[in-house]
Amino acid sequence: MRFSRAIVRVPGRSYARGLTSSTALGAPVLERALAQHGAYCDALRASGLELTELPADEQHPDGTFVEDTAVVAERVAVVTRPGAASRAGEVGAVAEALRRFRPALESISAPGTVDGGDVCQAGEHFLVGVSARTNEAGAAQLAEILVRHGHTATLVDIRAHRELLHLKSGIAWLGGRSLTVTPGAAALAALADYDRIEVDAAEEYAANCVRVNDTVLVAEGYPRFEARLRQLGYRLHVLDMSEFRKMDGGLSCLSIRF
Ligand code: CIR
Repeated sequence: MRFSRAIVRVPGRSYARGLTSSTALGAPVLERALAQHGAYCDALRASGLELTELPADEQHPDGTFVEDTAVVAERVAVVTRPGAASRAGEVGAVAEALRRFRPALESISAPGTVDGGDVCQAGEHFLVGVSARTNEAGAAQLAEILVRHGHTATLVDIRAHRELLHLKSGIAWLGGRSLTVTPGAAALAALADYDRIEVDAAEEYAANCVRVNDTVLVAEGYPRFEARLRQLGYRLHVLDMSEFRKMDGGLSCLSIRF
């Protein structure tokens, strides 16, 4: 799976007012978040991607987590209907930007909700998480759209896994049959057929990494995971994600890659 483009959106001044479950990490510092976002964009460019950079959206503090607003596959692009009410208005600007590249956009409709963070593409197959954000109706709609366009999809219920905001908080596809998994995600029956690279309990955040062409973007500060991927032969680009982690965001959330 080769990517040539990505859509990103820089965090705005309202960033610290976004949703988060984190209490221990403190409030994010915007200047640092901007620097980290800049380094993230540079990493995508270094992997060969051309970026569409949306302006900050002050009305939507979580707007920088663009991944949740669209699912883009080779033959179909779907605008989501985010599960958090405060994020509903994020989709418009992303849909407009996507339409330049994918004029025929599909969309999720009420009562369905889908956050892109729940959707893990593994080659032609999609794993679609049913979570506190993506409901069963939304997951079923998305699966129907993907199947209609020649993909396959499996629903993965993670509602019992309260530690996972989204499916991709706990897994990432690294190509072939390889998935990173947190200890909790490792137990999901839907993932049993994959070669699972299990992240240590102390390094769970690291599971949300992103394969971009020949490189895997990984979060800084997770030495055992990093050593394991290097040992498996992956080329890594390590990024400081501290200010996004404070808002429950990870590497995949910051871009829509296609
Ligand atoms: C939220 O709670 O919606 C944001 N603060 C974080 C979203 C992270 N997105 C993702 O994992 N795909």
